[in-house]
Amino acid sequence: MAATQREIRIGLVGYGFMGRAHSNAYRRVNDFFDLEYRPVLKAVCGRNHDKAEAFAGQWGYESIETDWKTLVERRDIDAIDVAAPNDTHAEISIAAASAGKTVFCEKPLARNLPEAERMVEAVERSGVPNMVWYNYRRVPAVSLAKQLIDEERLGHIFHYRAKFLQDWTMSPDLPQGGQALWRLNAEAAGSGVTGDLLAHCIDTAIWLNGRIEQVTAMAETFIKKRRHQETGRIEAVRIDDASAFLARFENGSLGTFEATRFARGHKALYCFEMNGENGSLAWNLHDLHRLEFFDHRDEAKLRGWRSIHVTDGDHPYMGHWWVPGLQIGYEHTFVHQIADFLTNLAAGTPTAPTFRDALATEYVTSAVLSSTRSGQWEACT
Ligand code: SOE
Repeated sequence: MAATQREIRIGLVGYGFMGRAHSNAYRRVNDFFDLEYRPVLKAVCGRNHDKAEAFAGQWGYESIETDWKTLVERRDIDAIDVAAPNDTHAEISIAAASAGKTVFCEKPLARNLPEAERMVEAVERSGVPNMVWYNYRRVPAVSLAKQLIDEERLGHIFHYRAKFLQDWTMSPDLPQGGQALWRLNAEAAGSGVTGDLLAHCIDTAIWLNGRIEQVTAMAETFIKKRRHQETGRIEAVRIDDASAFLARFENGSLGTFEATRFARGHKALYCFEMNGENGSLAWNLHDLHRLEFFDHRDEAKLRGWRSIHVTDGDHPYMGHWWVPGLQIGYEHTFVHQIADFLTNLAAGTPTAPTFRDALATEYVTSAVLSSTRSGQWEACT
């Protein structure tokens, strides 16, 4: 335990699924990581007073706000965490940065490229620490994949393939809009699976395999009209239910990406695989503690895919948890991200993905959406 701990006082905006994931991370991080900084849960902000109060009681926030502008102005808050729907990300992050606060933003950074560019400009102009919650980088098995790639164990890379499959919007009776279903509403979400799911695949891909130069894409909205929860009217659906693209990476490798909410039977099957001249690796979220690795340089008669159970003390992050062999899960990825942030904050260094890092993903999602309209290859610039 660090001798005297410094506080970072958190103001969280949003009390949904991600508000819970982030709050859990703030509460647990100092129990498992020896850090100079300690998050203090100062205030949670949401439009509904009763819900904000219930959330504050559940997660241990000292106070509540119902107007994010008041939260951003509070002098007893150091960091604003934007865990509300995508249509709030730009306005709140820009105001928070202008007020000199550290800014954390849930993915995707923004609904569209112009918003994302303005957000990057705001945090860089203010010089405030900033970070986007692309949590899957910090699954220990995914971090191990990054180590193996950096050690050049795969050699020259030829292929990257990723998919993120779900099935929760298949019913035509499911409405769009409102608190739980804003992801189906283009005004709130920006796009459908492109911004929600492909963005995860793209963030990991760029991290592991470098810049994506160009893409050609297709998308479909299978259910064209849904009742809007707020207006009560049947309205056109303007988000993509499924989206897939081919990509060319700067390193010369080829990528294939697919995301859908119409893959019956799959709840959150995020998988990726990479193939290089000397080896391959593969990972999937339903078996998140395993990394599959094939090393062509192994002795021929023993050569084969090995399934690494990423639970040993010398695996990324695992030395902070239990004993070798015991697994951790989804919520720990957020704990790891804030632990890295607090470590880097003490050292005065940024934590990836910063807003600028996440802008690279926005260039790709934007090019994907453009290509679905143009039918052409689009540059990710
Ligand atoms: C959508 O169902 C969702 O919750 C995404 O919004 C998250 O980013 C992803 O991690 C899991 O699926």
